[in-house]
Amino acid sequence: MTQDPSGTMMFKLVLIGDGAVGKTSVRRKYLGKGFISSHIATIGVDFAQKYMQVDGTTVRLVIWDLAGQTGFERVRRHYYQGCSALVLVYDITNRESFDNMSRWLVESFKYAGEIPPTAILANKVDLRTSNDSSKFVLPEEGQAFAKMFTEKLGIPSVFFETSAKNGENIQESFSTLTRMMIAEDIKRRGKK
Ligand code: G3D
Ligand code: MG
Repeated sequence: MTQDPSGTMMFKLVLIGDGAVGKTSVRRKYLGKGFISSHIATIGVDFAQKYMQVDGTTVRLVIWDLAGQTGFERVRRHYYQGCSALVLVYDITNRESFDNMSRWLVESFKYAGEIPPTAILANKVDLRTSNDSSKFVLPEEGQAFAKMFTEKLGIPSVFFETSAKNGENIQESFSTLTRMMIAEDIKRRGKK
């Protein structure tokens, strides 16, 4: 956490997960129409911000999103550096994207040096109504992953099934994650 010139708490969030799981769509749905987005072409990153009120406190969230799946080492380092939260997204219709979650966490640890509070989003839940749903990743599986993550590694995490298409649980995910970041910040400052 840093503070902007007006003293508002500012948090950096990074979106991670396989390609096409809906990271950019989740961010767009959360921010709504007319949000301000900037692009840093040299490192292939988009970022956008939103002011958010939680429990009477205003915070500024800066949400980073990798444009394309760029692999450059120096890009990765810059992307993760100083982040206060991870938004790890998988697609319930794509089991491989669920299986790859731990790889993303390993990468985050490698570059950020630690894993911050994490929201695990099981996206595209609107597609579960189709007849073909037996292959889809079940909510219990995502929940179990989040529970293991928190219990084994001691990292605060939250799990939601979301839809960037109809907006299901998008606001809730970011509100919960923001509360977790604030709590983590208070805890860390208490330790200093
Ligand atoms: P990424 O940023 O993780 O690579 P995108 O993923 O946000 O670009 O989304 C990839 C595709 O999935 C897009 O479709 C997008 O519309 C779709 N998508 C994202 N979220 C959802 C969701 O919750 N439900 C459904 N049904 N589709 C979703 P296209 O066709 O544009 O490639
Ligand atoms: Mg994207």
